[in-house]
Amino acid sequence: MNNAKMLLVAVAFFSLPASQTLGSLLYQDTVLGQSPLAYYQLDEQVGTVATDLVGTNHGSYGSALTLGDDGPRPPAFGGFGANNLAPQFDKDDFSSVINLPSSLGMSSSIGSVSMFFRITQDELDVGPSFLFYGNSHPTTGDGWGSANEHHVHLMPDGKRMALYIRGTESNTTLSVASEPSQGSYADGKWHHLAFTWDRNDAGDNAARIYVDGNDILSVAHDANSFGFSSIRIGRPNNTSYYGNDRIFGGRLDEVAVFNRVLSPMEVSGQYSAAIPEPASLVLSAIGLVGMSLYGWRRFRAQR
Ligand SMILES: [Ca+2]
Ligand SMILES: [Ca+2]
Repeated sequence: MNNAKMLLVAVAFFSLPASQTLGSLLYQDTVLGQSPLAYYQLDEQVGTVATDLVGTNHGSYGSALTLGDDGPRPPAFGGFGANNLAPQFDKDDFSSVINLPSSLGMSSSIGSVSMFFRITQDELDVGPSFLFYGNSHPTTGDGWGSANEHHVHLMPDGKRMALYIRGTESNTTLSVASEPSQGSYADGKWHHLAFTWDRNDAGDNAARIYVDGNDILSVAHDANSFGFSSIRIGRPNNTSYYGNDRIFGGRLDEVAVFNRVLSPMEVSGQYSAAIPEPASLVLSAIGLVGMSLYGWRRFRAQR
């Protein structure tokens, strides 16, 4: 191949919008490659159906959500499309919730959840901001014990994230919290969140919370096992005791649920896919150009 042809191939490739062709599906492809039970991209702008990208376990939007707000997008999050959307929650409205179907078959025994969240200091509720909630009962349970409850919430200070698994049968409680060294998570920026649990893991790392790809806390899982009759994003089952003081008020996006434990590498892989380094995109592009040059040479050699 002469220099002119090489230049032509290179120019042709780099004329493609690399961040679009390589970047926009990176996060989606990475999550789907990890075999989730369901994956909710929450891109709907109207209606009540939160589409499950994997199967037919669609969720439903509460009437107080504002659909179609900005989700994590390039350039900060190059692994998403330029028009990625996400719902806005209202911390003072009980209908600010996404309900997921019990047909997912999730339980406190083993599983993982990953998502993105964005919240400001003003959007923090009086009580903990509930991001994920599972309960063996479909309607009772306010997020403070005396029930089979499993939830992850951000404390009112915006700094501590907690995973709470409480079972009534053995009355064991697992409660973890961590104060991030970098300060508040309620900084108006998108953060990646993942948490995993495995009751059959006898070790001290059986329940974990990850923020922005890093394992911020791990503890033993000593709560009992119960299935989730209700699964909610944004609040506990009811607010009879606490009023509307435990409702998430920011934005959430890209919720994926699993019936297995995501490894630390899989979690950091999700985060890396959301924020691909420009260098890695260029390297991918150079790799593709190299492959096409190799193919061209083989083609020429066979003639
Ligand atoms: Ca989205
Ligand atoms: Ca409230």
